[in-house]
Amino acid sequence: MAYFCQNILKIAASSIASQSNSARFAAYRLASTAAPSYQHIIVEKQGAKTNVGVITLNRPKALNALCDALMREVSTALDELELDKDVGAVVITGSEKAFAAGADIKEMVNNTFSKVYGGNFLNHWNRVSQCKKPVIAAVNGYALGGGCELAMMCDIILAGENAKFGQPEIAIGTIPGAGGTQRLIRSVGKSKAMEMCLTGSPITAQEAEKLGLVSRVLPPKELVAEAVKMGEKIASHSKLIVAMCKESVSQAYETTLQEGLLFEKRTFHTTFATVDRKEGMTAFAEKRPPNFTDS
Ligand code: CO8
Repeated sequence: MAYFCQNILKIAASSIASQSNSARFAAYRLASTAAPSYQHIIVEKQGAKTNVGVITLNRPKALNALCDALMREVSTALDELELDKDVGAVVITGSEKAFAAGADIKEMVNNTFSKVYGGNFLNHWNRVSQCKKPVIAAVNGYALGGGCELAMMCDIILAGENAKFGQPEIAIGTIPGAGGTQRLIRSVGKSKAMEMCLTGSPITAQEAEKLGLVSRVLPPKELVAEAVKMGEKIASHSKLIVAMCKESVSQAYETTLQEGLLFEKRTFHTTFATVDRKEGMTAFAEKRPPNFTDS
């Protein structure tokens, strides 16, 4: 409640100016000190009725790598947007270059099996998939590793023509840990999911559309405005029925997923018991090819 109700809203002119459809949208950013302050994301309400929450991942220097703090901010923002009675849908987006280039490798590089297993490392990421309100991913540029997984946690993915989706974890000695091995196969089928997870090679937005991973491909500059437009359409319906409809579609999609996710999480944690995981991430941080020893 405190989030939007007690606060003065102000027009975020810079954000509006960057949208091709700017005249149609009003964008508001929180201006009060009582609002949560964010370091790695920008949270706005957009749309003619300001009823679409927009979370913009904003760590440009690291291509929006999903550090722990960023994902905690996303969780907080979703908590608040979920409580906001005006908001009928949420858009998660990044920059034109990167939706997100994965979990933050530099943050993970010195983790150990006992630490990640004992602390249930990054378990809070699943907040996105548990949001009661519809969440639309608007993906421009790289959606790799955890970035691709974050997009897949959303209900609908819209892609810019320049988007690239991939699960490159294998190249740094680990495996997807936030749903990549489980959700991808449900969208693109076993053969393509295996190819993506085992080679680490990304697919283009156009391939992703053909495979059913994304519902539409759009010019990069129109992407966010189109996602907000879709959010407005959803928000125009009964919020209660929308929640029920979302829950019902998710049921069909998620049956048996939970067991798969637990299995995946434990296996992901286990890669931190290997030498090759340490070597792969160290090599990335040191900008050199990895020297894997199969140990
Ligand atoms: N983590 C940390 N930093 C990153 C990451 C990342 N994932 N991606 C890019 N960066 C940083 C780079 O290190 C670089 O920083 P600096 O300027 O300080 O050297 C900066 O962002 C720009 O990157 P590049 O110079 O590499 O930019 P390029 O345009 O040359 O290349 C790429 C772009 C191809 C995206 C390249 O950056 C890349 O390959 N990134 C890594 C992609 C990757 O491997 N992602 C998977 C990470 S592992 C993961 O996501 C596991 C998820 C598990 C979730 C578990 C939940 C329980």
